This record gives sequence, structure tokens and C-alpha cells, in this order.
Amino acid sequence: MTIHNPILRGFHPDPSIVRVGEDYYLATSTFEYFPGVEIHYSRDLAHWRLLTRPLDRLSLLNLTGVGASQGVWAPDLSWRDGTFYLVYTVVTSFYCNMYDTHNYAITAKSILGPWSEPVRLNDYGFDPSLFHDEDGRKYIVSMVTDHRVPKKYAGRLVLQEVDAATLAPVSEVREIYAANPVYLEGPHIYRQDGLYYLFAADTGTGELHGQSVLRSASVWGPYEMYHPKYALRTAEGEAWSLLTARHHPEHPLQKTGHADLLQTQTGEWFAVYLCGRPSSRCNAPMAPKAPGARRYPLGRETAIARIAWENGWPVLANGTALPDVTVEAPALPACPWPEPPETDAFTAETLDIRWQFLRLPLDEAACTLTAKPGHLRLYGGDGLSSRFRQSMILQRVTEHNGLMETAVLFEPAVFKQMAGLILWYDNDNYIYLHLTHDEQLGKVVTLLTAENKRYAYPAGVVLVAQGEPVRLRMQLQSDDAFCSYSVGDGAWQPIGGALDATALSDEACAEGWFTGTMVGLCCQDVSGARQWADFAYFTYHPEREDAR
Ligand code: 6LW
Repeated sequence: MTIHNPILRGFHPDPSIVRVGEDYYLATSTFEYFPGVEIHYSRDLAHWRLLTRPLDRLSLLNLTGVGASQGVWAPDLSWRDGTFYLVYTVVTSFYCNMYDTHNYAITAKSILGPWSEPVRLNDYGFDPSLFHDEDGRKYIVSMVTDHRVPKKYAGRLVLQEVDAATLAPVSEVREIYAANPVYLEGPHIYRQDGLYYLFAADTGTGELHGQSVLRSASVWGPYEMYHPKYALRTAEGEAWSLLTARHHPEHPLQKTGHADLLQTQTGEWFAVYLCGRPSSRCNAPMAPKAPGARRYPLGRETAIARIAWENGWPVLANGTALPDVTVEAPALPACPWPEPPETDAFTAETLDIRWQFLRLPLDEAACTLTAKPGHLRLYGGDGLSSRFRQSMILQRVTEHNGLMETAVLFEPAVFKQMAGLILWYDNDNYIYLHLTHDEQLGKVVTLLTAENKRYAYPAGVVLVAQGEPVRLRMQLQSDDAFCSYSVGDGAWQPIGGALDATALSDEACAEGWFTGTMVGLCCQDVSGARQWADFAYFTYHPEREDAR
């Protein structure tokens, strides 16, 4: 059996994996989306399905007002003696000098919960992970942020022992690695053959990203960094990455790093890591952020590699630092899952698990499947710039090409009421095909684009008949988005021409760093009247490409 990378497509960064008997659970970051943390399930490492999102109540995650790409970063999932442990950061200040990185741990007997109330960990930095030593002791390892200018420490890692029962700190916070010169984050510690292995992401999370490994006889260090024979370094001070696409811009999986190790019940070793599949477009050479950088509208995704041990060090089994697009699966029986349906007819009692909310959960008074059976009703919420009560549901765009479609019944009475289909990166970047009211024409369809707070209506407004459902469609093709609409059963009418879909990427968006394009359904009523919209279905047909 062959595994095709990425195994989790669309934005799913910072993978953390755990095996419990014959079950594999993989956690990824969710940033400003609610519920927080995605846990995916597999029995064979080839087939994955989204199983649960544990941070599903406000006492576990309240994202009110957080900025784009803040919120939940780099969850760490582990299991010991019948208990799951989930450690995560809720970032509430970023894009500023002084970060706030609130670190928490929760536990559960079952992966489906119930999860405990959160335990506060130290907030020195982000990417905390929990190490369970063989002697029963537990430790938290994380990176450290530093607000001083110039920074005294960049890429420092610290360790703290925590109480094995309560996870409360029991030791001081001690440095175990000082970036010199390699910047490390995303640390995980493993014990193997009596040694402590510190497995960490190096060199940021862009195209220079990689994965390094260090080891020590003591959990407190000193840690020695491995220099794999195959590591390709072109300058002094560069990381000795065992996994990286740095220096190989043609490789289909870029940005590779931030890995977690795993041994199967068959004794085979693997690592999950994050990667990106580039678009064909770049930022302008003089762009204020990331000049000239290639754009990744799908964000950072999750992939898997086979690992071998070389002189007691983990390395890629293919004998290079470059990961494979296809990987031979472990010797386990295939366990495929049914493909999730492309069309959501909104006939279930609850929203399909693929949908997430923006920052805050929507209750029945804002989002309901029962007001008009077979329809999703959204009551108009805040405007698209709001970091508070927006009426929006979203899911990941998983391939560069594909088609999204909905049909909406909406009778706006004033121009402050809008509802439709949105391609979304963040509050300042989106493509919004929607219905609204125009004082001269009445009910109209229009297109609003936002690129780093530059707003445009590239197609004006087009009159549509009242009382009829309007179908709205977006086609992603060759890095452009093409919009069209149809009234009732009428013919599809293009609106707005080709729009650059790569503008919705970490590279292009001024405040975004870590997410990717989402597709959503939403309704705004900034008049305060809470006019509603009824969506009859949502279809997403991604065109899967196995390498680009
Ligand atoms: C993640 C950290 C990172 O926590 O990106 O650039 C953060 N580094 O490792 C969000 O994915």
C-alpha cells in the first residue's frame, strides 16, 4: 500500500501523533477557528479521517477578539497509562514585540472526551510538549519568546518538570538549548535506548524550514546536535536538518519540518511533519512582507515520512533530507474510510464536522438546521472585519483547483444586509460573492474583494429576482478564482472575471502567517435587524492532484 503526501490536505500544520495500541491519533493547529485542535484518526497511517475537535467549550477556548493566525498553536497529543494529554498554546498577542503565549494541558480517558478543565503551564513561549519519562516523571519542553531589542535569546528551548498527577510545575524553568546559531522550536523529547532525543523544527516555518535532532544522556542536557552525513549546508550557521526542502525549490513538498516521531506496532518508524504545496505565483519583488516569496494558498499541510536509525540517530529512510511524495505504508491491514460526501444538504441534526466557526461558536439563535428543514439558516451577524460575533461557517480548501457552490434564499431590505459564499483568509483578505440590497435596484448580486484592507467591487451590482433562490459558485483554476451565479434554475452567469486566489495566503496577507484559504457561508446584518439567510446546500468538489 502506498501513502500519498500530504496525508492531511489544506491547512493542517504542526502535526503531533500518538499511537494507542492499534489506533493512531494526529493533532493539528486551528488558530482563530472554533472548536480548537483537530484530531484525525487512522489505523494504517494511509487513510485518515477527522475525528474530533476537543477545545469545544468556552472554558477551554475563548478566542474573542484574537487576531488572524493567533489562537491555538501547535497542539501536542500524548497518552500514558490510560490517559490522553493534550498540551496547546492560545496566542493572544502576536505581530508585536511582546508575545502572550498561554499554555495549557487538558486530559481525557477517551479521545472523544470529556476533556478536563485546563491546567495552566508556564508561558515562556509557544510549542510546549509533554514528555513522559520511563521513571514516571513528566516534563514540559517549549521554545521561549524574547521581547528585548535586540533579542538576547532567539530560538531558546526550556524544560520544566511538572507534577505527574496534577501537571503543576515542580521545578524551575531551565534552558536546555540556546540557539547558536540554529533557531529551534516545536520541540518533542523521546527516550530511546536510554538516551533522550530532542526532536525540533529549525529555521522558521517558510521555505528554509527543516527538522533537527539532538540527544543527551540526561533530560536536562547538554544536548548534542546530530550532523547527518547527507545534510546539505551551503553556509556556516545553517541547520544540519535531517529533513528539509531548503535548496530544492523544485521539490513538490516545500517548507518541510516541525516533525513528530512514531513507532508502529509492527516496529516500523515514521515521522509526521508539515509541508506546503506552492502555487505558481509569488509576492512582488518589492512587497512589504515576504518580498518575492512563493505563495501557498493551501497553507501548511501534514505529510509523513519513513524513518530509519543511523548510528543511533533518526534519519529519513530514503537516505536524503528530501521527503518522498509517496511512502510505502507500514505492514498493517488497509483501513480506508468512506469519502466524506461532496455535498452537504444540511439534512443532518448537527453541522458536518468539517465546518468550523470563526473565533466563537454560533448558538441556535445564530445558526440553525431546524428553522427551515433541509436548510442552514444563518442570522445576520457582525461585519467581515469583526473579531467578535460573525455568522460564518468555514471549511478548509484542500486542493489548488476545485469548485464550490451553494444556493441561498435571502431577502435583504437594506444595503447593510449581505449573505453568500466566501473564500476567506482573514478579516482583511477575502473574495465574497453575495446578495445584498441596492437602493435603486433592490435585490442584487455582487462581489466584494479585500486585499490587505483594499476593498473593491469588481463587478458592480446585478439585479436578481426577489423570492427565488440564487445559486452562487466559485471555481478555483490555475490559481485564479472565477465567480458565477444563477437565479432559480437559470443559466450560470459569470461575474467579475479572474481573481487572484493566491492573494489569500500567508505570504500575501499582511497579518497572516500560519493558516490558509477557507471557504465559507456567511450572513451579515450590520443594521442590527438580524435578517437571516437560508442555504439549501453546499458542495465542494476539490480536484485532487498528487503532486504539483
Ligand atoms: C508554530 C511554530 C511556528 O507553533 O509556527 O514558525 C507556529 N513557527 O512552530 C504556528 O504554526
